[in-house]
Amino acid sequence: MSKATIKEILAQPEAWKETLKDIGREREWLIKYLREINGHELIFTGCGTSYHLALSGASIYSKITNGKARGVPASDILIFPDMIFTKNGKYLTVPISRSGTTTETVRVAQFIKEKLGIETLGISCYGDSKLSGICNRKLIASAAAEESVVMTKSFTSMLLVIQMISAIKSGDKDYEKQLQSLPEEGERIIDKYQSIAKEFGEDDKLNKFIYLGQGPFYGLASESMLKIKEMSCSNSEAYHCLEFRHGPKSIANNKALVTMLSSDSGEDYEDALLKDIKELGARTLVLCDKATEEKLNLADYIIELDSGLSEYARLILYMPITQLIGYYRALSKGLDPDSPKNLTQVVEL
Ligand code: F1P
Repeated sequence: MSKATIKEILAQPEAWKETLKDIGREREWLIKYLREINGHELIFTGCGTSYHLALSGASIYSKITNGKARGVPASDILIFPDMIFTKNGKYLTVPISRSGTTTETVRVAQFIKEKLGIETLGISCYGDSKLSGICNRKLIASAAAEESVVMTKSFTSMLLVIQMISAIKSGDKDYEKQLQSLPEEGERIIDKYQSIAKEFGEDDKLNKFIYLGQGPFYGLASESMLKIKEMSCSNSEAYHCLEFRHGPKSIANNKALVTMLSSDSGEDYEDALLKDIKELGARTLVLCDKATEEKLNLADYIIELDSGLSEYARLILYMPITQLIGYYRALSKGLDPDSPKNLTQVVEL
């Protein structure tokens, strides 16, 4: 077994440290470039994990810069471009791809640039990829390049690139300062919670994994769902927190682990939902920054990050935990996370 996946999950704080430095070195042209797109809507796009990244990235960019942004799957731009781009709209498209060779994402970048004449800023882990060669500009998280099939440190590092873009565009120095503390916080959290994540992964009384996240946390919930599915072929689903009541809760039972990636903005709603989920008999794992009295009474398990960071700064700190749950689930089922069933590192059509 190559063990690339576990090494890359545990190496995330180091990759974040390098990524912060790499993007910091692009600051000068980025400031001018981002000023030129004032008033443009940013369309973040990608496939699979990179689509989930686009969802959270768009939410972060909107909040931190007060600019318009959306996260859409590359396949929708390919098939339904008029759904995304209007004739007189002003856009910057941000194609995201670890490999920079995924067919839909590369085709979208070509189409947008050549047919629609829209500016493209590519985010990838490889500066010499097809995507990097097509986009007008590019930001490369080379420290997040991976051997593994499943994306882990590439997801969090490229999301950190978007957080840095947002900090630089807004000039929000406090937000950027918070980002600088992520590598150290990440080391602490991985050291503290790796064994608990292993316990969840190995709990054979569970056969269903549901991830809930609101706003910028929905992309993380979707990615957590995909990780455990890809690595361990488990039954997993992801929803916006409050969407869970509108039907999906029908599958909640004592073999389901419902993991809530808690926000600050939605705290009251999310706490009330925990109460409902508990009454359904499902087990609840709450990932939060501070374990309030309410949460301690309502959740079966709590993982407290205790980072002191804002909800838009601390997002990537949740991911090593849910990635590790998926990793250890795979091992407990006798599967090899480095050779996930039916998957390849890149999808080229
Ligand atoms: C996108 C992707 C991954 C998926 C698998 C195949 O890759 O779909 O999300 O987990 O590795 O490729 P990329 O466009 O980010 O390289």
